[in-house]
Amino acid sequence: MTMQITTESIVDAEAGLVAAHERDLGAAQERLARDGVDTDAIIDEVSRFSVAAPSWAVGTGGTRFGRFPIGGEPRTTEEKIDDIAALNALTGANRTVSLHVPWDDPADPAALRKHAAAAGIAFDAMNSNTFQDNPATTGDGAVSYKFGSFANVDADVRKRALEHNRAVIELGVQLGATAITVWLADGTNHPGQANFRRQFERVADCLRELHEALPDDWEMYTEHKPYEPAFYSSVNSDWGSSLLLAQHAGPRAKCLVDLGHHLPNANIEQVVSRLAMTGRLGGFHFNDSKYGDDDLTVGSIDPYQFFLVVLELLDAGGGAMPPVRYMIDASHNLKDPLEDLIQATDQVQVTLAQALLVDRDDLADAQDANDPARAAEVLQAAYRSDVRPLVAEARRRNGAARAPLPTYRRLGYRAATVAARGDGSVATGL
Ligand code: LRH
Ligand code: MN
Repeated sequence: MTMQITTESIVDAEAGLVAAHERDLGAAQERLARDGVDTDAIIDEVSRFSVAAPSWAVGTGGTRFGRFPIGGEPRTTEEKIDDIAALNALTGANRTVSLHVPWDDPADPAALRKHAAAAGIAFDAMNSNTFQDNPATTGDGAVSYKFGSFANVDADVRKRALEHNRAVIELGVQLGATAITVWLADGTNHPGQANFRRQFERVADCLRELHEALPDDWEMYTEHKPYEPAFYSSVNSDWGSSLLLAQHAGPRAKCLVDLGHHLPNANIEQVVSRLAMTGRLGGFHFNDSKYGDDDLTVGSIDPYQFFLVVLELLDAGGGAMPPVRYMIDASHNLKDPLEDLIQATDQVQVTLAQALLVDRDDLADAQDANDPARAAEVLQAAYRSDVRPLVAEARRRNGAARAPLPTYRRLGYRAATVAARGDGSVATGL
């Protein structure tokens, strides 16, 4: 059994932080109250918020150039859930896990569901995988996804890919999940390799067929990506393609925005605004990137862009985060995966608190007055405000840690997993 992190162990570990926290919190509440800010409303919205943890990112990820395991990595989906429960204990904001099949292929779904419930973790959107040939998804090698899955010219391959996605839904139903994310690697590497229109129509028809297989309370998400592993064209390459696919599939098909799936300098916050406007914004994969789909820690490269994305979400939600799916999708090559997920979640919480500070009426006035300088002042006043005491308080009120990363280290969770699982254990995933 993996070591458990509890509110009691956190309170003990953070005994020395209480006085400073209360001083900083008091100062922040006083400073913000002078500007008419309701800090309790912000603390409540932050403590209400949760972002799913990806099961495929609790191990060290790799690149084609190498992978450097950290030791103590989860060997089973149960152990992945133990690690996500430890993460949630520290952040109070990772209450669900997003599984990826067949990287997660539980022999006994009912037992897994029971294990997760005991750890206080529920199942978020499931992820299918037709971007790798795996006996579980190719009918023991009867087909290959080398030339695509839903886009494949071979009807047998498309049929297999549909069967795999239906199997992922069936597993999700047993686990209590109510959504599936479909990211397709389908595309081409060479000009002329495929007919763009016929490829797109094959994918669109398969997604419509999958939509018909959705249980009544389920949604499906199409996730766009401009390139990788296809390096000339991807079938679902951008938000427009994703929207067309979702609209063709059916009413419960929506678009998932992975922040790393945009070409350099794309205005992602405007993409969010567009999709929200159509009612087809289904969810997010939060991460950050400098060049391509780097899957780096949320807000670690361009925190202001992330702030503007969250601001668009509050605009779509009338001042609160709209009820779409929020997930982290990252890959950890150098850091302890749990430390990276702690920092990612903290960044989401801090950015949400900053965005909630924006005086949206003031901003609208400046916009209607064509006063860009004033608009910038409104945004910067919020972005430059130190909200960390409010976020720490939101976590404390959830029974979690004020300072999750130092507390994670103080509690020695990684050392305990290495002792329990060995320093050579490697998790399934990216
Ligand atoms: C593709 C992607 C997708 C997942 C995979 C792990 O780049 O973002 O969401 O299936 O990463
Ligand atoms: Mn993703």
